[in-house]
Amino acid sequence: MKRTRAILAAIGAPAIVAVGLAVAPTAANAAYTCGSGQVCLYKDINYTNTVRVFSGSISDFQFANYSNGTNMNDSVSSIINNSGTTFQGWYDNNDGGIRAVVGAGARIPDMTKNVPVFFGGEFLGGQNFNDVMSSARLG
Ligand SMILES: [Ca+2]
Repeated sequence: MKRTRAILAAIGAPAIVAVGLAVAPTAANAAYTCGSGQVCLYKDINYTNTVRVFSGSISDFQFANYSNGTNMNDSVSSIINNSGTTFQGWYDNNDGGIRAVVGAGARIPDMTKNVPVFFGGEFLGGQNFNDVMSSARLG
């Protein structure tokens, strides 16, 4: 009997751990609600997964992280701009290459399509700008 109880206890403990793990990712993946005045860059479309609340400028996303610590380079997939300033994000580091623009108060739920893109002063239309952004600034 003693031996049987010990085996059941050993089986029971991992089961409880598994339940805990099943719940934790749900909470971790809960979408961040972008606050008033904030600019929020999300790793996935529809404002999901981890987020970076953006201010000022970042010259190279290779050296910038989201709130969960993962690197931002070539990964932004949706943006909310609740600020009063235009957001600009570039294909290359140091404000290089083609540029996506998210106006003051605008948002882009899915950067695989219809992202206003410019090269210099030339408007290139609505484009796929998913998972490519490497530098950005407000203004
Ligand atoms: Ca992404």
